[in-house]
Formats: sequence, structure tokens, C-alpha cells
Amino acid sequence: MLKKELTFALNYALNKGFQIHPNAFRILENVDVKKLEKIIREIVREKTKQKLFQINQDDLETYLGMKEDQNLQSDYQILSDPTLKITSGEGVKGYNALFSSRFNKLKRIISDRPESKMLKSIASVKAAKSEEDMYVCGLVTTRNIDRNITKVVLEDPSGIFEGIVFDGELQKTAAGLLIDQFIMVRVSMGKNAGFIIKDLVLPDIPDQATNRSETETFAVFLSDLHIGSKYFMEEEFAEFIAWLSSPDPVARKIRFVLIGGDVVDGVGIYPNQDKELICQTIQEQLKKLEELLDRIPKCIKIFIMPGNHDPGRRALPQPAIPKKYNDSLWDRENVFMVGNPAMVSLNGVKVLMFHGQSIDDIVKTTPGLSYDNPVNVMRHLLKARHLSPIYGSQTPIAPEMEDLLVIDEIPDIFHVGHVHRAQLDMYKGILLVNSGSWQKQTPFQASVGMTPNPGIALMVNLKTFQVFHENYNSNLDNILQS
Ligand code: D5M
Ligand code: FE
Ligand code: ZN
Repeated sequence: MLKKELTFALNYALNKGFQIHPNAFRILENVDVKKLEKIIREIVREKTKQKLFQINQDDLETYLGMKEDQNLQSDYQILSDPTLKITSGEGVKGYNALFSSRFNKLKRIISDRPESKMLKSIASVKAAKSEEDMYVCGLVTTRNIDRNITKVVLEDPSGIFEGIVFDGELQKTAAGLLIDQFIMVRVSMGKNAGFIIKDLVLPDIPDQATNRSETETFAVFLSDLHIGSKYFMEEEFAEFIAWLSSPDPVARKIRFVLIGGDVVDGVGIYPNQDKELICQTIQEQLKKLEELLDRIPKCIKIFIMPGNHDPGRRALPQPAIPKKYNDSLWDRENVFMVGNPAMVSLNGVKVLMFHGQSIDDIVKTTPGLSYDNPVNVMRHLLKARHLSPIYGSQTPIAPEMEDLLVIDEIPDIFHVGHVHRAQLDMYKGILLVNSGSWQKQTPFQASVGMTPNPGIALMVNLKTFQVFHENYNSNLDNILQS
């Protein structure tokens, strides 16, 4: 049934002898009802003057400012993508290469710090027996809290270092250390020949100027659609996609859509998954994705990254979703398939996209972190300058020759998903975006007490970094905490 305001507006035009083209009608259906009457009156007045008695799509697009703004920049560059770099070294040799790459890359990153001039190898510090403070660095292998003492064990290529933290404040930092992350420590010899850790230095993000777009182009951040799942909010997602073509002033400035993984629910990802699927094959799921994405205006560039539910390979880094599952998506001129993690530049703004599998391992082992505040975990990753430090837990990591999960290049926006909680924050000038999900709470999530806030689209003005959102979840009022 037509809304009464729309019927009124149509009758007004018809009574003045006008015809309305079906395309124009489609646009009118999406216009804010409060503005309908004014729009129609003005178009009728103008066209009557011109003695043209049909209202077509062009009239409305011109009137509503829906015509593509040609001055709005939409330059992109894929700055890094693991897809073509993936080699997969084999066996123990591969892991040695991976960890030595991690150590060397992070040592280079920390070498910008003044203290690093005093860095010595673990073997030489152990041999020195010096009275002075010394610096060593390495990957954390143990972090044990026992009463009021924290023991930290580090490893570098020369050996293993064990030190004790006594200081109260420093113990808090030590409690937040992630296993296998890189750190630098200031140490001195204790009375009984053990080492005392006097300072812990993380690679972290330096104070820095961040990049901005010259024009007010907007980007949308999405993830975890889980297409194919019974719980995928197809209607709400389709409504959001339709909004992208609406006359809304923000929608008119969107030129980028980023999808941070779990685009489909996949097949055989967890036991008895088939009972929770409405599309039983990957091909069918990706076909549905294609149909939905095809409704997005072609001036919008779409970047698709895989997550743990998508096909390709499970271990990080993941290659882009292979072409064999849906080559027409690959062939779209406005669609770019990238691996996980990837760095893309949007009008010069560098966005680091990472699905976020490692959050599960970090939340489990780090006091004070939870699924409700994924941005806090994201801050930990930036401080560690690594996307998935913990090795050997739930997140599978492949034995690559180069550790592609080190955060070499500092992003302007850090885009993560996976935990199904939309949330925003800032850290050292970097905008942190967790893009939530478009899947309702699953029985599994309910059983472990995970409360997602699905159906929210987060959007960023790439010139000002102002953030907007569209909420398609009728159950959520107060949705964003930051
Ligand atoms: O994961 C969405 C969230 O739910 C993510 O934080 C992991 C958690 N999750 C989902 N399934 C499991 C199982 N089987 N064990 C532990 N944690 C789980 P998604 O990647 O969307 O499935
Ligand atoms: Fe997910
Ligand atoms: Zn996931």
C-alpha cells in the first residue's frame, strides 16, 4: 500500500496533467515523506513553465542532488595484500623462519626509540654480569603471575632470558603482555644473580600525523554478513543497500564499501552447521552476495576480505576468496578481492583491514579484556604492532617465510570485525572501527553469553573522520558505546 503522503503527491501531479515515469516513482518511494509535497510542487511548477508534462528520473535526481558529484574523489590503491605473497614454508623450518622474521621486523620498528641504541643480545647480557642497567628484546614465551611477582621469559636468536617484575605499576603492564609478542626490557642484576625487569617497552605507535582525504568522500565499514546462515539479516541488509541509492546526503557521498570478512557463513565450519544454513553451498552463498552487491551504485568501490567462515584457507594470512567460487564477482569493475590482512588507501587514507580471529585468543588470556569492548583488544594489537601474536592457540597461523601479520606500516583507520560488536574509538590518531555484523545472535553465541549488536552500518567521512551510522536493528536503541 502506498504511503498517504506519496498518494497525495502523485495525485497532485496527476491533477496538473503530469505523467510520472516508473523510475521517478521508485525514487519518490524512498524520499522522506515530509519533503514529498514540497518536491512535487516545485518540480511541477518548473516543468509547467517549460511545458514538459512528464516527471522523470533525471528531474528528481537533479532536484535531490542525487547526480553523482564528479568532484568527489574516489582514488584507491591496494597497498598490501598477502594473496600473492603466500608461500607456506613447511614444518619446523617454516616456523623458525616465521619467528625470526617477526623478531627482525619488530626490532627494526623499535630501533626508532632512543633506548634501542643500548640493546644487547640476551647471550651477551647474561655473560656481562654488569652493575648497570641493560636493554634486551625478544618474543615473550612466558608470563607468570605468582603472588606479588611476575616472571617474564623472553627469547631472541642468541638465547633465553628470564626476569622478574616487582614494581606494582609495571606488573599491570606485564599482565597485559601477549604470549609471542615482541618487547624490549630494561634490566639489572638482582642480589642473587637473577635479573630484575625495571621497564617494559612495547613497539607501539609513535605520535604521528595522519592522512586525510581532500574531499568529503565517505566509506562504509561492514563485516560478518554470514550470508547463507539462517541468522543472516537479509531484509535489513537489503534495506541498507537500498539506502545507498537514496537521496540521503551521506549516502550520496559514499564511494567506498569495505567488507572485513565472514561475508558468507561457509560450509563445514562448525559441527552440524548445515542445520543452521539456508544456502548449503559456498557457490550459492556467494551468488547471493553478488546479487546484493549488484544493487550498489557502480560509482562505489567494494573491497572484500575473507574471514574464518570464507573459503580459501583457514590459516592466517588468508588469500583473497578464490576466483573459482564466483568468478563474476572477481570480474566486476567496482569489486576488489583482497586477502586478510590487507592495507588499502582510500583517497590517501590508509585503512588496515583485518578480520580479527586473534581477538578470541587475546580475550581468553588477558585480564581486563572482553568481547564487549573489541576496541580495547585492537589497541593491544597496535601496541604490539602485530595482528595475531599468540601462536598455537585457536587462531591458525601458517609457517610463512615472512611474518605478514606484523603491523609494519601505520594505518589511519584500523578496521576489524569477527566479534559481532560494532564499536568505535581512537588511538594515537588512528580511528578504530569494529564493524559489527549482519547476523542475529546464534544459538552458540547465546550459549556462551555473547551479545552481538548486529544491523549497524558504520560510515566515516574520510576528510574529517566524523563518524555516522545507520541502524537497521529495531531491537537496538542505544547501540554504540565508545
Ligand atoms: O565468530 C563470532 C564470535 O563468536 C567470535 O568472537 C568467536 C565466537 N565463536 C563462534 N564460534 C565459536 C566456537 N565454536 N568456539 C569459540 N568461539 C566461537 P564467527 O567467526 O563469526 O563464527
Ligand atoms: Fe563472524
Ligand atoms: Zn569471524
